[in-house]
Amino acid sequence: MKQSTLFLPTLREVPAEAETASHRLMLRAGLIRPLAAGIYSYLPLGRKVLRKVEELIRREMEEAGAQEVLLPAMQPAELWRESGRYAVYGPELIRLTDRHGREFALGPTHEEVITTLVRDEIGSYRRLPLTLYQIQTKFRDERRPRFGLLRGREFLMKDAYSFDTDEAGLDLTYWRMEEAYHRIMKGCGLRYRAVEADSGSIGGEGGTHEFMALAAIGEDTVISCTACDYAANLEKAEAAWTAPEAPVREVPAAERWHTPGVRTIAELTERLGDEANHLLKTLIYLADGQPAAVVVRGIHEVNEAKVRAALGAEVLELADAETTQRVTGAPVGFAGPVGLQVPLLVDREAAALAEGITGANEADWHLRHVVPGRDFTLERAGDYRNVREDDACPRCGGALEGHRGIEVGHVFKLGTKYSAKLGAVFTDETGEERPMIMGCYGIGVSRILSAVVEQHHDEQGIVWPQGLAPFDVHLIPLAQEGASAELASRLYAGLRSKGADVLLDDRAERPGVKFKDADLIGLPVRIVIGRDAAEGLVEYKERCSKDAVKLTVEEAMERVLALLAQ
Ligand code: 9G3
Repeated sequence: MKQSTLFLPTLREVPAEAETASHRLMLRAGLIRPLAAGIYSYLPLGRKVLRKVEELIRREMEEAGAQEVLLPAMQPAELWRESGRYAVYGPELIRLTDRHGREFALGPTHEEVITTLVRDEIGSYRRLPLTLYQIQTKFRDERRPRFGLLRGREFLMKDAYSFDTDEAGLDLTYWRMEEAYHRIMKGCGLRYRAVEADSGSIGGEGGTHEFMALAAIGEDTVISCTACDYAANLEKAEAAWTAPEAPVREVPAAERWHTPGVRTIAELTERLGDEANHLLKTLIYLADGQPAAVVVRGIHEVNEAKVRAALGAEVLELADAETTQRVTGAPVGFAGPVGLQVPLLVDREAAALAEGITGANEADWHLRHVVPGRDFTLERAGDYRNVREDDACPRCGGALEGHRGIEVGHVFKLGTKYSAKLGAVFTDETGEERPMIMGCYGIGVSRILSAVVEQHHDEQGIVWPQGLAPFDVHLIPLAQEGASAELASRLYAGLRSKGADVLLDDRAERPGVKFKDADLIGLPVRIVIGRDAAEGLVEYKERCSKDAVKLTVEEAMERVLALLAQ
């Protein structure tokens, strides 16, 4: 490809709206351009990289026995009503009405579409197991799209769905998919961790794992053990904990305590001094719109994924001030578990306290000498808190540590959550009808571009892993004609005849400009043809190293082909 004709609008200056290295570089290197918040156009270089990720994924899906389909983005609202999800998703689900007034959703995911498709076409156990996948645009109206392709409102996802006759079949399919995901992560050159994850609103009956690309700007937190291979998304991670001996001493009855103007935990903690250890924090949530209260110790944070899973909700959100006022009778900061008429989830460590201090559900009042189990129910006690880095590993007791991660893959065991609801049943060997056992498997294809650039760049620009680079070689003649131009076109033809994808910088630019652009777009190999062309020598340099060597054309060709054969 000749760079003089390539649509590659590189930028010198850093775009102001870009907050992360990958977002800045993908704009400066002419890979993407914003159309609207969270909505991007892929320019030729970005499209080429995206296609390489897609092809890698297709190879591994093929290997895992999955068959490619392409499903519509426009999904009839009836499907989402049948699955019970239409009402629980809020503004994130983009809805539209067609010219006949019929309601549609723009697909954020495709469980409903694929399950009804398979329901209508497959009836016998003989046609199972079946795994179908697509690489397709998803629409989710994120409240705060950001970081370029990392959190977009229109993005490319590979989503696969498997249908088995029993749990054993699902386990095998799930394992094959996990293996495929490990190969995809490695093929993309990503440093990643596969972690136990929360099945979230998708509510699978079985396990679920996330593939986290390690990056400081990642929105997720991976908790891993320094001593064993335990690793989990913070949403799921547990802390080692054993219930303490039941307390012996009698605790006086709970009593009201005037705390005017103490609005926050921090202020209360200050007022309490060392009593803060007995502080019980109560937060009000809406689970699919229904209020619920969560109680954790003052030193802990509520883990909303664990609360959502325990309540079986699709959507969980913190109640706003006026809902909290309505539910508790008091402003935020004075909420407490005693006397609340909503489901009460009490973290097991709060439940184990001999006595605690809580809001009195009355403005400017708290309660002290509150005894969990005596003054409020513990029937829904459980693990509802975020692990802290100073907790011990639940597997081996070792020290835990946290890393930021970007979720680039997520595999779920769905069980019969969708097949039962949507009637995707099969006739088994005995002629009995049973719901198919499903799994679903996502990869953020466009998000991978951001994760790769986030992990593979330096001050000068992107450093593409060899398998994903938009071109294999950057050929840079320093003169427009004469020996160097002639040698460049010979090398260009030679490399292309051997199957290398070559970008020839034939622009009438100064060498410095050409080198800066080459470093910015980050192709794996740069071959400069300058003064030594007369002796048939070129300068060969790999983007990931700083040394350049003088080689004959043949040697340079051999180096390139060896690199491509890796
Ligand atoms: C929605 C909206 C956003 C959503 C969902 C539904 C996430 C939703 C979870 C999944 C689970 C898996 C198949 C591929 C892998 C991920 N955000 N999820 O279901 F209506 Cl607006 O998408 N789906």
